[in-house]
Amino acid sequence: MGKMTIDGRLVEFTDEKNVLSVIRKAGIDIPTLCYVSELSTYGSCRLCTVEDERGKTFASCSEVPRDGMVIYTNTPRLRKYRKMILELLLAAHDRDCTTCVVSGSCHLLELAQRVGVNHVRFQNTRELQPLDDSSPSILRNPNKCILCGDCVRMCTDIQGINAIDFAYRGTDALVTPAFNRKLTETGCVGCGQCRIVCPTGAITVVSDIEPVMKALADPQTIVVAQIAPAVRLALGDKFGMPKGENVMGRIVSIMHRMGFDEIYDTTYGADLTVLEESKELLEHVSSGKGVPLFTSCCPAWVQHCEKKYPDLAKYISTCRSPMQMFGAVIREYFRDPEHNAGKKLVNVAIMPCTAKKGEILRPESRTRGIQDVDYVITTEELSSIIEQSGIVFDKVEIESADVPFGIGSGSGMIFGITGGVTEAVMRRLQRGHDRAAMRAITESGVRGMEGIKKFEIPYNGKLLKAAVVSGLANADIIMDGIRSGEEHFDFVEVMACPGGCIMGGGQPAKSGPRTRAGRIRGIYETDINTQIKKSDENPTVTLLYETLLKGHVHELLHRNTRE
Ligand code: HC1
Ligand code: SF4
Repeated sequence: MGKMTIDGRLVEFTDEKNVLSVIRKAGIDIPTLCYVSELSTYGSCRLCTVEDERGKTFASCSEVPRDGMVIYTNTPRLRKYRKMILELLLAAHDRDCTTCVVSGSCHLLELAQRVGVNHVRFQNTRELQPLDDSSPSILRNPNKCILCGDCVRMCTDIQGINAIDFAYRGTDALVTPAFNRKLTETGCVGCGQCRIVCPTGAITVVSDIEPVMKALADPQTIVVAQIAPAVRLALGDKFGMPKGENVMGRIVSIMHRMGFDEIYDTTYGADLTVLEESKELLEHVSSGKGVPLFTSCCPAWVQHCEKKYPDLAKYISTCRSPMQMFGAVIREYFRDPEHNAGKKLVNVAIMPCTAKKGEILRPESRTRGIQDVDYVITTEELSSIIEQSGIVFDKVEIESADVPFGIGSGSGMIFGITGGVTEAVMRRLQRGHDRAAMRAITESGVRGMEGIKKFEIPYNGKLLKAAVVSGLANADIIMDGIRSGEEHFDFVEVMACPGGCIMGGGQPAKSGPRTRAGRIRGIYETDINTQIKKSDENPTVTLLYETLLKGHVHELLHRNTRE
């Protein structure tokens, strides 16, 4: 513990890792562009520069707090300096701000306005770069890049992918895949975490809004949507609701008004996954393969495993993800003329995830040769559709999702958080649902935000070994251990985004620790308020096995193409 003087006031510090954190703790919102607390410190933007009592300036993000320091954060010199930095960044930036997709949320623009940049004195001499639109998930526009390096550190430190890096020097410097390749020619898995930290419009979500709007306007088309668990806890961020508030009722109501014919809940699809995956886990364990069964819900993880661990990819569960299981079930249901009234079906999934846009295009995401889900719309895109519609978010009456696929269990809901899939499987394997047993599951080690959790699942007098991982760099640690034989598990859950889908790459950006805490609370509170806790106790799901799924379980719920 120590004390420093910031702008004339004494401030105590304890374990803050840098002077910037102490300044923020003192209630001063000093501007930064390249500082993201979860990533390594890069110190490139210099916006957080402060001055000491001798007039020495330094970047506060890169300075360790020392007892007795005297700091000034808002001197005329610093204000001039920050303005100049922002002016130079704007000068080297494609400034078609009026039509930029992140116009209303651009951090660069917000800071420029905050420090009072009202004109840019310098010319942009950078050569225009082509867009990289090779990925179905994210779009890179190098002309809007300000070289803060946040995306590079996210892709390297947290995801361990290294798909993008700095190239060239001086005014030619660029963030790009090696040898100027396209994203799809790298190890990129479309997780969208780079987009979450990008402060400008240099990395954005590929938009599928237009074809969905077109389908909504066509009277000969039935437009059906499923809504993923994590979407409902994040969309409210865009409309000023408290962090993590569950806004499912408003989403359903607004989407009905926009013309979606039926709106279902992906938690129903997650319940199907729990039933199938639990069964597969028991078969997998009794077959004594000696390698774990890996979860298959997260498409970024599946891609990563296929690219980096092809020898282990055959142990990924054959279960389709909840989105895909449900997409196939919805398509099958609407094949019946009684349900389709002679109209064409457009099957939409509202997801917190950018990688899901790639998942629907994979060969195994088709049934009888037809793509199951037509479009994935991210939470971020849904917020723009709502804004375009003019419907006032907090003025609508809430509505519930439609039958017969609108009821999911609490187990389906917790899929949206790291550990949720495993916890749902543990509930399934548990006979009955007495309170003590359910509490023992929550306290088993399956919950929490650690990137790697290892624990045991009691089953039938045996202990199954499980690992829950989020963040692909953490997945690499576990995979290397499994490959070398140092680690043994029966079940491994991997979610690519740190914290799971609640922090997905398609969620509203600017999501720091406070946002994450709100979404964690929101997901577990929704589970608490859901009467059906276990997937096997969802009567609408068990009924499906006796009707539409009869004789079609493998065809609709499992991958049919991968070995
Ligand atoms: Fe997810 Fe899943 S939890 S992958 O995070 O298994 O995207 O929310 O919909 O499919 O249910 C995402 C969320 C989502 C699937 C489920
Ligand atoms: Fe890296 Fe994910 Fe961005 Fe691809 S989408 S560049 S893997 S952070």
